[in-house]
Amino acid sequence: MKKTTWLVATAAFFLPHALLADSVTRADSHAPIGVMADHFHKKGEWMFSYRFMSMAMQGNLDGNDSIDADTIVTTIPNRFFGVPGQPPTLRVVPLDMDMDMHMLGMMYAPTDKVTLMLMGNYLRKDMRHVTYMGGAGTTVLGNFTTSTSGWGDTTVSALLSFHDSEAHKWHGIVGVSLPTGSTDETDAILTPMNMMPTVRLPYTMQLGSGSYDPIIGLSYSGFGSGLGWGTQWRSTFRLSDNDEDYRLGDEHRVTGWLSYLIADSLSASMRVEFLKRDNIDGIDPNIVAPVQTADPDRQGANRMDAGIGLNWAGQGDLQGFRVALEYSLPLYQDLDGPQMETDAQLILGVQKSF
Ligand SMILES: [Cu+2]
Repeated sequence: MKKTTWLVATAAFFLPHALLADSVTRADSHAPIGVMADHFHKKGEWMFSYRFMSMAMQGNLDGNDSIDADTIVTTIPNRFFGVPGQPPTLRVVPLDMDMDMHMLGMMYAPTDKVTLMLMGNYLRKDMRHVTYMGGAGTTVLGNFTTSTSGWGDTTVSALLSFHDSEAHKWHGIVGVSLPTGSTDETDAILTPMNMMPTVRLPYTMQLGSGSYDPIIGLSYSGFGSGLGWGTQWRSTFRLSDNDEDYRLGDEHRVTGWLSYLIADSLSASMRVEFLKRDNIDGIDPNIVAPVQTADPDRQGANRMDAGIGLNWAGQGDLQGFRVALEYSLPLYQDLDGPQMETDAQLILGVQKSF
């Protein structure tokens, strides 16, 4: 063989091993930042994380078709019709919504097989609406915005490692979501009768589920030379009614990702995620309004998102320090509508382990 061929063959053999050496932290050893509970830690290790997530919703879908506000208020029945003062069709339509979330996380591994995880979040939601005048027609009365902010639900979980080799890592996720988020937030609304009462806000604007919800999942990560991949399933089950006499729908997420290691410290990723969310079971007797968000049967969703991301992992003196971001857009949405349509999502995260 020629000398250059030998050089290339030797480099091809040793390069992957250099990338996996102990002194190096592969940026892609964590999944894209939008995936929670994606990795476990070595015995005695701690990790603290902060994520900022911003999500925008705009416009409405019924199934997977766009539906405008005029059509909603003339054709979609109001489930509260018959209650005094309630019109036959919906008369208030949400136009857009912004949600910002600050997520604080802590991980600790008492053994190589078990990593414990605690995650809390502080939320802010703003929803802008249009109100139509009276009981029929398409005369607009005005706009109003409702806002809520506060702590959301807190999750406590254990990640149980089944398999841990250089190339393949498998773990199970078992946890519970604790009802630390409020379910009785109020704000002023503009009614079709041109009044501005302060009422309990619809489900979408509340901050928590109000119930203890088990979380179960399974996570896999694979590593080759210069490439990483993985998949995760995670479900949240709502098994009991909250104090307001309802339970949110179960949520199931399945995601898969592929990452390319640009350098040890930097990786780029592509990811898809499927979300299935069921409708609400039961009804809060204090939520009565001619608006889709007040209807427990207009909350279910099937959605597929695609995202691109970057992971950066510190080396040397900065070992254990990470920064990552991910931006995603929905590719497909099928909603029990009319329901607001997800527009885009951005997550920025900082992590430090020691
Ligand atoms: Cu961690």
